[in-house]
Amino acid sequence: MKTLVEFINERQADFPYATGEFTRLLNDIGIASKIVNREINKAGLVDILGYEGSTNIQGERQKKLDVFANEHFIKALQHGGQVAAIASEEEDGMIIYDNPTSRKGKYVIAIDPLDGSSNIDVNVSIGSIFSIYRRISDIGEPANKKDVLQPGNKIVAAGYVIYGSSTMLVYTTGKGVNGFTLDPSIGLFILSHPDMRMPDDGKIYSINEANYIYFPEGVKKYIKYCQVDDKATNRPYKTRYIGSLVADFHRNLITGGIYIYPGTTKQPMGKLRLLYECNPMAFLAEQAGGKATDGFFRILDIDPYDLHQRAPLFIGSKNMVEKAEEYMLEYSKNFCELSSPSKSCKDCEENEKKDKQ
Ligand code: P6P
Repeated sequence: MKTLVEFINERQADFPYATGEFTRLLNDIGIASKIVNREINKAGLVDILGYEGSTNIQGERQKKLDVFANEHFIKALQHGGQVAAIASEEEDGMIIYDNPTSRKGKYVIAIDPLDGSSNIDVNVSIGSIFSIYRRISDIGEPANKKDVLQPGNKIVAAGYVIYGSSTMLVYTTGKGVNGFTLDPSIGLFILSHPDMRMPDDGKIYSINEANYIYFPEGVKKYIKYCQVDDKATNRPYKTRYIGSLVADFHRNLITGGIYIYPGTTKQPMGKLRLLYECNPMAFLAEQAGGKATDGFFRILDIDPYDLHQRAPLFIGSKNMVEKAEEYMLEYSKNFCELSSPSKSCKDCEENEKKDKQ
């Protein structure tokens, strides 16, 4: 039995620059997730379900647990002193820890404190998603937006906590993916899924087909490909869509599969946030042998221009993502012109602005 702390300490030697601070930071995330987990597990028993009455920058009505999770991750990460700033999906701007200790922090974090929160009241798995960057601003100075507006290929660690039938922390520091299951009887995360690998192929496709009429032609063609009866290629695939990215991703990581949240004619940049959802999940997918693109190009190579920008996401088993990309290239290569990671399509930006109003 190996605990998360033992595992992190053991692996510390893997990183020349990782001092004890990095270890403490990962451990603080584990602590914050245990606090959130405790509230989620008793949410039905105390008055913490339902809406907080506020809305976040996404214009989404915040669930009480959203606010609780956001507050506790922010507090836990400030307390440790290793983090100079946080960008949270629940906050309009950066949370900059402007105190003498945190100004010396080497890291900044992008976090979605509770993703899939519309599932809270119906007891469906939800998750917290995080990614850690080394800051690029001067240590000793307050951090700034540029510290998190780095491409995903600069992430030093990323992971998620899935609050499901069991609570698991799954993370990578660029040397593979490892999963830890919380043992509630001792309150510790125990290594349960060492060196997780995403199968190159799978038989599950995960997409919200209610948006079918708004999908690019390439996505429509790929869905029809998944539905063809061809036993030699294990088709028709099964469709599974939980409405919680962490839960859909976690299943595909273990069984193989693809999750797609594409750009649509209504929202050309899709729904998911690049910094808080796409990048961390893309880093995990690649570290487990999978793939993550916007339908054309690698998610981790997109140069962010805004904390809350969106990106289409095709993520999962390598061969399945590549098949979907073939259809996108053949039928939708001009869709929203996301062909260059640093170029954003004028229409998309216009839509993005409209979306924010
Ligand atoms: P839709 C949850 O809000 C989320 O960000 C992901 O966790 C989930 O996969 C997706 O949005 C669900 O979106 O539009 O299908 O309800």
